[in-house]
Amino acid sequence: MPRTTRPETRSTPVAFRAYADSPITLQSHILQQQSLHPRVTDSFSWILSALSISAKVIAARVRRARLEELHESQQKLDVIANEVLLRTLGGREGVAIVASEENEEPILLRTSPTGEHRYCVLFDPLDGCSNLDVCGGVGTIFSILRHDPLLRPQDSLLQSGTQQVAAGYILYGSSTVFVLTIGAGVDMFVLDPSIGAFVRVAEQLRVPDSGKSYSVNEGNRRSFPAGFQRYLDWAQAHAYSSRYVGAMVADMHRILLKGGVFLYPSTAKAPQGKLRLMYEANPLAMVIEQAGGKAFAAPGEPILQLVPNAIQQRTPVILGSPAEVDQVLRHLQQR
Ligand code: FDP
Repeated sequence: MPRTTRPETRSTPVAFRAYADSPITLQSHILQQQSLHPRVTDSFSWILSALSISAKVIAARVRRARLEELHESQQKLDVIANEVLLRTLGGREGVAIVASEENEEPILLRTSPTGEHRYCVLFDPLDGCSNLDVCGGVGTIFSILRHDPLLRPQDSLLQSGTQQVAAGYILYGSSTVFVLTIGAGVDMFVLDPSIGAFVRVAEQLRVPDSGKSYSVNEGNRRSFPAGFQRYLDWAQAHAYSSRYVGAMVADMHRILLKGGVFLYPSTAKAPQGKLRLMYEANPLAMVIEQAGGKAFAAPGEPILQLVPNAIQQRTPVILGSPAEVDQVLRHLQQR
C-alpha cells in the first residue's frame, strides 16, 4: 500500500528554495562574476573551472577510498589528488606557476608575456587526510595570486595573503561543498551528483558574529602559550562547547556556518605552529574575512598581512567569528 505523504511542515531554507527554482551552477556563477567584475578575466575563469573539475574527480575517488585501498597496489589518495590538480591546472593557459603543499618546489609552467594576465595557483590537495581512514571529512584548499613575470618563481609566490585574488576550499564530507571568494564576498556550492555539477546554495555568506564553541587539539594544551590556556579556562567556565574534527577544512566549514573559533597555537612539537601560511592559513583567512570574520596569527598580526619568507612557512592560527577571535586575543594580551 502506498505510504501517505504528510504535508511538509518545515520551511525550506531560502538558499535551497532558490536552487529548486533555477539552479545556478558554479560555471554560470563564474560567467556572472565575469560580467560584474572586469578583473575576472577569461583565463581566471578557466582556472576556477579547472578547480571545479578537479574537485569532482577527487570527490569520486574519496567516495571509493575505503573500497580501493583493499587493493594493495593502490596509490595514496593525497598523491592522486595532487596529480589530478597538477594535471588539470597545468593545462590552463592562465596558470604560470603551480605550488602544492605535497611538492618541495613550485612548478613554473609558463611565463607571462607583457600584457598577459597569468596566475600562481597554490593548493593543499587533501588536507586532513588522516581522517580518510575513518571516513571523516577531508578537503582541498586553494589560493590564487597574480604572477609577476619579472620575479623569480619563488619570489613571485611570496606575496602576503592580502594579494590573493581568489581563495577557497572544497570539503569532501557527507556532501561535496565548494566555497569560493574572489574578493567580493563568499559563495557556497554543493555538488549535485544527479547532474554532475556544483550548484549555488548560498550567496554572500556571513559567519555568525559569535558562537560558543572552540576548535582546538586540546591534547596539546600543556604546551600551548599561557594566553591560550587562560582562554580555554575562560571558555570552559562560560559553558563553551569543544568541537574538533582534526581536518582544518571541516572545522573551518562548521565555524563559517555556525560560528565559533578555530585555534592552532604554537606547541612544543611545532614552535612556529603546525599549519602552512600559504597553503592553509592565507586562503582560509581570506574566506573568513570575506565572510565578516577575523583571522590572526597573534595579537596585532592579521594572518593576511604576514609577509612570507618561505613557501612552506608555518604560522599559528586563530580564526572565526569576530567576537570569539577578539576574546582569544584579549586573553593572549593579558599578563
Ligand atoms: P593533517 O595533518 O591530517 O593533514 O595541516 C594538516 C592538518 O591535518 C589540518 O587539516 C588539521 O587541522 C591539523 O593538521 C590537525 O593536526 P593535529 O592532529 O595536530 O591536531
